[in-house]
Amino acid sequence: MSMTIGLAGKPNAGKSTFFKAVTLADVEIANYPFTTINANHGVTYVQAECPCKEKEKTCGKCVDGVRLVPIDIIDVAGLVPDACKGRGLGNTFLDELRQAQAIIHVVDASGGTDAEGNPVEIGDHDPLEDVVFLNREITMWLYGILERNWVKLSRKIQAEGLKLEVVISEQLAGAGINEYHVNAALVDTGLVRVDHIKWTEEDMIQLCDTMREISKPLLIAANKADIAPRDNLNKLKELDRIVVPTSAAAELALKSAAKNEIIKYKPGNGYFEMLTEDLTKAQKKGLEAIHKVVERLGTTGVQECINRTVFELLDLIVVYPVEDEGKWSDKVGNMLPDAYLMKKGSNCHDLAYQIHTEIGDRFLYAVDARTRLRLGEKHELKNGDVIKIVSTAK
Ligand SMILES: Nc1nc2c(ncn2[C@@H]2O[C@H](COP(=O)(O)OP(=O)(O)OP(=O)(O)O)[C@@H](O)[C@H]2O)c(=O)[nH]1
Ligand SMILES: [Mg+2]
Repeated sequence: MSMTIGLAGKPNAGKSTFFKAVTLADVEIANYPFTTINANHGVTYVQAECPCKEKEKTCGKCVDGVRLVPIDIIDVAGLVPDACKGRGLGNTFLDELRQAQAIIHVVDASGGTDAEGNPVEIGDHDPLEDVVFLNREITMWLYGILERNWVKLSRKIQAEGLKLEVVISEQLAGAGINEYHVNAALVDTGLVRVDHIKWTEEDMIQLCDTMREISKPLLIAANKADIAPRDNLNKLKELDRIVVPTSAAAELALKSAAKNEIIKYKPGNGYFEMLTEDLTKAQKKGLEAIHKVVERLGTTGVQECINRTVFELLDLIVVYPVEDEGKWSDKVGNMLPDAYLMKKGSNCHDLAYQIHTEIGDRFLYAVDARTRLRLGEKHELKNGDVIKIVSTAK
């Protein structure tokens, strides 16, 4: 399963800084709105516990028992109010987001930028407004697509006896919405019990809002936490979703220093180790400041955002397919060669299909490499499972 996280938010919130920190791609960062115009695509890593800890031999792919599993991430242009009607860079942003299964909303928690991303005094802007506005923009973008052909579509549903969820999901397929999302939203909103001919504009916006929640779960990175008033962070934390205070700038500085072998730093850790005393005054001062920030926040929060998006928001698990259930390796002795992200609830047969369609088609049974027990196709996988799939010969 290929997984994509989208970084979204108003201009100047720190999306590109976050992106650069987690991918180390060389992208433009600046203190003014619309620095990013074309979306940046990159690869980042979610951290999973590596099963090799249980063996005498280490796999050679993890760092101190932490396995890095690649996922895609996109950094899109900043979104301003009424983007869904074409303001700012408008719909290009939203069109990029459709590939994302989840969104990290990078909020400027410092309140130091206005709704359009222009610098203001720290604390002048209320970041809660940004949270409401981003959700609203995405909802209205969906509504815009649905409403465009609605009169024609709703007639067609009636005349041809088509299924409502099929027609709506076809219309919104480009936005990453499927029949399951539509159905769940119809039930949640109660609109399943109202004749679609009688739906009001409000009903449809409500439906789109619910489809957004279901199809694009969102985590909030309360960014610029290093300079944010405590009140702002507390207010954001009270929201009914996952909110992680972050300092993308601190994470980027730590990653860069680690790359230049000035420090040893493992993303997600609340500490780093100096590797050299040979520093310029500015470097020393910079690292001291970051040390204080990390000490206060616990960690920079950036890696936590990625991990929690994958494991909490999207409810994924990591499964390790192997061919040799004794050595936990592929045929040539490569230990734990792959780590797959799968939806919680996936079974052995799903894993076989993820490895290869043919292996799925010729599935016989699976073996739990830990217990050596045989598992049937319907057996549900657990996070961290090491599994061998046995299939019939071609
Ligand atoms: N203090 C502080 N500043 C930050 C942090 N993250 C980003 N910034 C600064 O915020 C400004 C904007 O950062 P960008 O990463 O370019 O923001 P963006 O959201 O990509 O902006 P657009 O591309 O214009 O939409 C830059 O001056 C960054 O250095 C942070 O965690 N703390
Ligand atoms: Mg940017």
